[in-house]
Amino acid sequence: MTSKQVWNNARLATLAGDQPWGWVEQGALVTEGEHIVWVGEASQLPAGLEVEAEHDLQGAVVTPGLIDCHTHLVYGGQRAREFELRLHGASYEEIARSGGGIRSSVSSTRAASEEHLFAMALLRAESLKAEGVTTLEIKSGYGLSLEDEAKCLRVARRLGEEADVSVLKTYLGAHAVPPEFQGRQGDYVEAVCAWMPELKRQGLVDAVDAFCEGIGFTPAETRRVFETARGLGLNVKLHAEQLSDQGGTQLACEFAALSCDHLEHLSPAGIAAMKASGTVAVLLPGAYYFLRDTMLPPVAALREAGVPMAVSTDHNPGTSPTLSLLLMLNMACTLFRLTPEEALRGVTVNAAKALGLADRGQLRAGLRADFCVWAVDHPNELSYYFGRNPLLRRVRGGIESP
Ligand code: DI6
Ligand code: FE
Repeated sequence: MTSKQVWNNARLATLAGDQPWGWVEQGALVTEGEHIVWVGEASQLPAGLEVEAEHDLQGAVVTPGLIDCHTHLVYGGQRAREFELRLHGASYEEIARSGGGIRSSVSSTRAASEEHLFAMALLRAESLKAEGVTTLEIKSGYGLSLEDEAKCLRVARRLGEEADVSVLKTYLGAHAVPPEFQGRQGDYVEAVCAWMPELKRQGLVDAVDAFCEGIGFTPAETRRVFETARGLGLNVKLHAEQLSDQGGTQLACEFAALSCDHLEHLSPAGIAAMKASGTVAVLLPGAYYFLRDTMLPPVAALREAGVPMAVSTDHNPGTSPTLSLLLMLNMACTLFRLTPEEALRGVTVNAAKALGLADRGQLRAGLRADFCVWAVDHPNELSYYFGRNPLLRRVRGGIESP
């Protein structure tokens, strides 16, 4: 008995090879178990293939499964009241400095049970999955104590085990200074580092992130966190140059960061550092939009330098409460001037790279059988519509979602 399946009569955006979109007009895929074992022109399908099932996709467009590579999906409460305050003129920084912002989500997250956090995060994950997300990164950073960071990372891990989505867990202890460390930021950074081996030992950390910013952590404090992470063999990534240019990108690239994220204030020196270290630029148009930012990330210069660009929701309660990665494709084009092909690469092949994953993000033999079937004529429509979901079928690890 074979567990092979053929997915035939497909128009493939493989995002592999040199063709625009990695396009195959009359294509087919063969999967076996969790993996793709063959991709190509349907006319070239190996003769005498024995398959368990054959799926006729009726000419629909197939892309790799979408990857949301930067989210803060696990938290208690919401911050609609701060949205109102900002509409009355308060700035995000003012709200943060007066004890609201991230710290308000920290109180609600600490107060919430693990079960409740799981239920809320599951609802959010279902929205992302409904648009074709098959892999999701989730950061901690609303617990800010060993116990509460572990609680949030366990919720993330459980989603990966139970919710039919692959989850990568990122430790973002250096997100904000919790009240019990008020005025002792250096001590808090030491605590964040001290908790890291234990969280890693419990299998709760795939990578380490920090918020390097005027209202966050300094480059020197970020360095301390990254030295600890690298000492434990963990990869790093950074919230860098979102509200100001702190030079965090150059620092992160010294540590061969997988990605630097936001980057509205990125300098030419930062771009050069990213190019040299092969670091992915993760663009987050939802946060730019929701904060009504006016400083655009230097997309033309990143493109010119050949720095890979990813796109993500940055789903979080303060600056990007969106649960639509497809809307981010549209915004990456309208606001940041990515091409629709760059935007799609940003939520597939480059998003995989931003997570250090070499086993997904394209339709290629040997990779995971994570893919989406869409009711569109061309993949550029995925960036063109906003507020429409053309997903027909979602397959993860060779298994179609119900
Ligand atoms: N940058 C962001 O956009 C989020 N965290 C960060 O470091 C915002 C988090 C929040 O406001 O709750
Ligand atoms: Fe973020």
